[in-house]
Amino acid sequence: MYAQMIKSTGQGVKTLDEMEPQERAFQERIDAGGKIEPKDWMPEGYRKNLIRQMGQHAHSEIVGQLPEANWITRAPTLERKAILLAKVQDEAGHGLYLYCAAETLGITRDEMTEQLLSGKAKYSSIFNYPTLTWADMGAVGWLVDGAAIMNQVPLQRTSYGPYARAMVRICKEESFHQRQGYDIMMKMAKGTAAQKRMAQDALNRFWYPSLMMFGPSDAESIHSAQSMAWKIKMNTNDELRQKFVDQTVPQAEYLGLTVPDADLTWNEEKGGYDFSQPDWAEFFDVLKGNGPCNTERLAARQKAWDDGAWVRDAMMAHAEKRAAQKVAAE
Ligand code: BYC
Repeated sequence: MYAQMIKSTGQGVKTLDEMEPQERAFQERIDAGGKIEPKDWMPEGYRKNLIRQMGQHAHSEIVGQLPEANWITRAPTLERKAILLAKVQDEAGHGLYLYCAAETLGITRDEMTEQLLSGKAKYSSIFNYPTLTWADMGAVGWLVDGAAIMNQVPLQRTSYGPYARAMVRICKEESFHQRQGYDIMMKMAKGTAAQKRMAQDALNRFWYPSLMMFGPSDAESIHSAQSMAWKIKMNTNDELRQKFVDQTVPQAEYLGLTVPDADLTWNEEKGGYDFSQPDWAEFFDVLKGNGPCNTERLAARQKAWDDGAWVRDAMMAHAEKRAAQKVAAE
């Protein structure tokens, strides 16, 4: 594990003076804003940490289809159904770009899938919460995609070229997702009293899980210091959480909805809101597999993997046949 390979300097990150020449040159390239490409030399810890984060990111996109897929057949109009379908397809695409980008680091998609299904690799905690009403489609787009964009826009500048480039298209699509979610919330919040209650209920249930998406507090974040030194990560968890709250509270006010936090107050001095932290015990429990939908989500992915075995086998057999034909023709 890379964390054991780097000397502890308080933050656990090596200084330039402590590095061997090759590693120092690598770090200086990153410090100067250069990109690392698949065939370049990289420290083993950098490679492993990127695989971990990109794998988790890809899995989140794939598992993230499930709570929304739940509503495709029940969307209230044909137009809403088409929009939701397109959004869920985008998430599948994001997962695929990210798996491809991670494969450039020397891991296969099958290996990453195995890590997901065995519980070794994580996916975002948010997708272990159920989507109970149509308003949840609004809350997921507005808050979950909103939190994702907050995290992912800076990742367009991440040091690993294939990851940074994948993020450019992903962010454009996420921006559409966030707006479609907010549009649903506007319709609900400005609709009948019952629709407004549904919108408020969705905000109540998704607010704190959305704050958890940014990860544990900086004090508890084990990867931040090294990931930020390597520009695998551009901001700390708490920085992004604060930016998200500052951006989202006025949007809730515009909807006429109330953020479920009695202690939410504008802090003039810091130029941002003071807000209550999520229940971190709940967060770590969800990560351990004990959230409301963990078992269901993994079972759905396992079933998709098992059901798709014949397709993978057929494609492999076809590829082998084509390769053999090519050799025979030469
Ligand atoms: N959920 O040291 P830390 C989307 C884990 S999907 C689960 O701070 P790091 C979308 C963390 O992995 C959005 N686990 O970690 C899709 C680590 O455990 P491991 C997904 C979490 O990596 C469909 C441990 O806790 N976005 O957009 O520095 C529909 C310690 O944390 C979570 C990405 O994945 C969590 N919330 O920071 C709609 C973006 N938080 O790995 C939307 C890329 C932390 O040592 N990822 N953990 O076992 C990142 O930016 C970072 O990985 C994180 C965590 C900010 C998430």
